[in-house]
Amino acid sequence: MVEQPFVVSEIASQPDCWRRAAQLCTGDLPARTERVAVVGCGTSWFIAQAYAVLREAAGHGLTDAFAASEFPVGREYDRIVAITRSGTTTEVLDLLGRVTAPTVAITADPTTPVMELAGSTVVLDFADERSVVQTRFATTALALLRASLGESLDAAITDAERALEFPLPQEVLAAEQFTFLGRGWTCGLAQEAGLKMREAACAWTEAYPAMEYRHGPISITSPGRVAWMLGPAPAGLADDVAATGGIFLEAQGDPMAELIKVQRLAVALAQAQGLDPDNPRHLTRSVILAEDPLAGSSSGNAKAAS
Ligand code: F1P
Repeated sequence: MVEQPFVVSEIASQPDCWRRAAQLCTGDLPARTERVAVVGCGTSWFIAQAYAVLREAAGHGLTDAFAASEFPVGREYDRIVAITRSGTTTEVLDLLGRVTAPTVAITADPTTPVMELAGSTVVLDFADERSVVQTRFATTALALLRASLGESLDAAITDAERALEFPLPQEVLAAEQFTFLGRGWTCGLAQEAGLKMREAACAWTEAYPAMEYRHGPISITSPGRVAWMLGPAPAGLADDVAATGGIFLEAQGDPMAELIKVQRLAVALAQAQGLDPDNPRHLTRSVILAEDPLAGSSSGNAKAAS
């Protein structure tokens, strides 16, 4: 029997992970009205972006998202939320060590330095992953955060189960380029979809807010290329893509479930090329820099697997 990469079972376990996340006690997460910054790197940054939009839209208060390396030190927040699966990412740890606001970290590994550096932690160890490529930790963290805003995840979980069975269209499996689009919180998901395809399948992907697509990125779309809306499409977008001859896809159901289809596509494309989707080239489980990341030197950034 051919062994499947870890990411296959990790993708498949997302409905169960979201169910567990929805039941967790989230007392350490931001309270209503707090001014909040959410930080992370890579996938975790894109999840931060999605949560920031959702929290503000739910009326819970100002919420900004930053790549941990670009946090505007000096700007005042009531709480900083750090998302890091590994608990070892240098830029995140460095930031937690420098800020004075109360901090809470969402992590998968309770044995890592983030446990000491963050004021409090939420541990999603059941969603940790053996694959370098993040799938279930990212969506489970977002499920937790959505639940903390009072959202029911029942429909999302049902949609996720469907997404796991969805037959990926042949024309999409054969496409040469993918542009992912979002609006509001799904802009972060579109970025994550693009990153997943780059990491696992070395695919040519781009990602934009949907209304920005007509402002240039549409020029890339053509027959055999995909424009994929992670949420409901703005009026006229499907027609505009059709006019290019490109393939248009629009989320059916919950956008987090739509992301599952992209995760599955990334694995399928990786395997079709003989790539190992668990171990993308040049990528480790976390980025651990040997030098002070703020020292200004871009050379000699030693990366190590944690
Ligand atoms: C963040 C991250 C991942 C990326 C790769 C390297 O890790 O940038 O998004 O896919 O695995 O690390 P973390 O801080 O969430 O552990």
